Amino acid sequence: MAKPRKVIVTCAVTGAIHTPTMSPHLPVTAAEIRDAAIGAIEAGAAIVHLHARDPATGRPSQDVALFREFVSDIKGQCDGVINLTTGGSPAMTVQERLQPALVLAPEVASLNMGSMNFGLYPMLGKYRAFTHDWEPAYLESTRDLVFRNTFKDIEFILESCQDNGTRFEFECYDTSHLYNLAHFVDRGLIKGPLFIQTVFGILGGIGTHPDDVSHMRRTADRLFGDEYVWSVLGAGRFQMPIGSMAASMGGNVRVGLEDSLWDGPGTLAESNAVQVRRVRGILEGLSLSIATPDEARGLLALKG
Ligand code: KMH
Ligand code: ZN
Repeated sequence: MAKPRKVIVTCAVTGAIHTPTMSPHLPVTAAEIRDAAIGAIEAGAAIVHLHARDPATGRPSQDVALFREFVSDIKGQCDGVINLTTGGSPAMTVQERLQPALVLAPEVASLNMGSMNFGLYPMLGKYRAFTHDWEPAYLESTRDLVFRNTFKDIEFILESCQDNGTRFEFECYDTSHLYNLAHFVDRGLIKGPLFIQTVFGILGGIGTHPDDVSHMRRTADRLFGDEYVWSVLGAGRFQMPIGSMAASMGGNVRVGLEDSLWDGPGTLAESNAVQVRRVRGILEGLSLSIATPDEARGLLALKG
């Protein structure tokens, strides 16, 4: 009998999109991020994707000292795979965004595979009960926001990290980003197995229709064959629908308060662990089991 497939659950703990005014459960301080990450791993996440925030303002920060505080605690207290952002926030320079991954050399870092407009309107969704009263000025600021990830930027991150053994979560928000990734593979700057995080529901990227999910999957299959591990994240209220769809198509799933503040219509998720347990229930309902951190390390060829 074939070995059952193990699904890698990633939990993105706090991110840069949401603000602490939107949910009292969004982790802000190093201790909150640490506890949320450990809680997510205990609930079944194999990987935690981490950003930091300035504890005084709650704003995203790429200050290495802030990352160092929670990274060493998480490593000391559990065996989850640590994945540090190089995306930071779209308002930061790529040099600034790179610093935590460059200095702390995690097993995984994110790498965003193309420049794009970065709007948040789809996260408002169609159904009021599943939305949030985003501050108008904040929403307005995203109308003029470009998330810059030029070929030079991507190359800069790859080259800077090449001696530290970090492998990447390739964030692909649209079909063109898969082609950009294929270009770097062709040039020999990236080697498989690729961990591809296809992102659905950011305005400026691909949408959240099942056809969008199938299209990204089919394109990645054609470009990368067996050389990739596919994961999905759905923004806002699309988190669980996209995750369920992809899981039943052979994918892995990312959840966490970075991507959605919700645990159902009108109900804020009280923790990251709540969302991990929610997706775990869905996966187990599909007769799938979750990968342990070590199983994820094996599947993604991480340095451990
Ligand atoms: N916030 C997500 C849509 C990164 O950190 O590099 C994408 C993300 C980017 O996680
Ligand atoms: Zn992130």
